[in-house]
Amino acid sequence: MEFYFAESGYDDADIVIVGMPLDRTSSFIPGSRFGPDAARVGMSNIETYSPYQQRDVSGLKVHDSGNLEFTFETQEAPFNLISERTRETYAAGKKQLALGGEHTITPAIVRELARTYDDLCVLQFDAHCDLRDEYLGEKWCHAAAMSRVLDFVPRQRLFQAGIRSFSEGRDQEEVNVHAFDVLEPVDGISEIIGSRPTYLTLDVDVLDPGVFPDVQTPQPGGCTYRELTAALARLSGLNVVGCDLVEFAPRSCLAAAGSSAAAELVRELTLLLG
Ligand SMILES: [Mn+2]
Repeated sequence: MEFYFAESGYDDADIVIVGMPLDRTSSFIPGSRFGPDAARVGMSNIETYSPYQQRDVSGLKVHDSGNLEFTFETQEAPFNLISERTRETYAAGKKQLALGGEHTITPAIVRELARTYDDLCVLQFDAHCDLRDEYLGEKWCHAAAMSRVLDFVPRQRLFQAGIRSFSEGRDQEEVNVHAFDVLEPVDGISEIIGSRPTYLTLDVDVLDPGVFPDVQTPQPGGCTYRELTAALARLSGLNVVGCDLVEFAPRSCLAAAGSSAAAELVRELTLLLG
């Protein structure tokens, strides 16, 4: 099964969707390894036209290249595979939309893109700031994902919105951290980023668990689906060079409501790359 709007062959495509079902360090509800395929299931329930961005995704050349198959002979092995695939995609002149899997896939992608784009900015929608230096003894852990991003991108180029779970009080004092809201801060963030290349990482737990319960670490107090899609639509002027959607953890392969929402969000992210 693949996203039905992803009809292009690899060579013709401008945008490549890659499932990265890494699901190893989850500290609460596991299951994000099923995220990419559950989003594909949900695709059959959604339209190609986005009423939020008022564009049709079927006008873009998109290829779905299936899921990466991870091996774990070393701790670095899955992250090296992610970086290698990202390098190949961008060397071929294409943009990547990665589907997690846990949030730990993001730094492995950013590590590669930071080599390609000098001035890369990272925009994160998330309930969690993910700025622990390590968690449960691991540095490459979902709760430390943005700390690892900061190994490759300076702090002033990481923008966080929707955050309501802080590992340290001082994280809230950073100018680029926007608590709770995603829609209100997005215009200001876009203005600061300007025309710089931007990587967008969407952790679906930014949504309120009442809206989207199928996540690894639900946090109450989140945004609505309308607020998130409106915020994404307002990013259409940004130079978005890559995206991911992470932490979707359907508890069964028949999580039909979450699958449909995830599939729509894949459409919204694809449009931002087009
Ligand atoms: Mn999160």
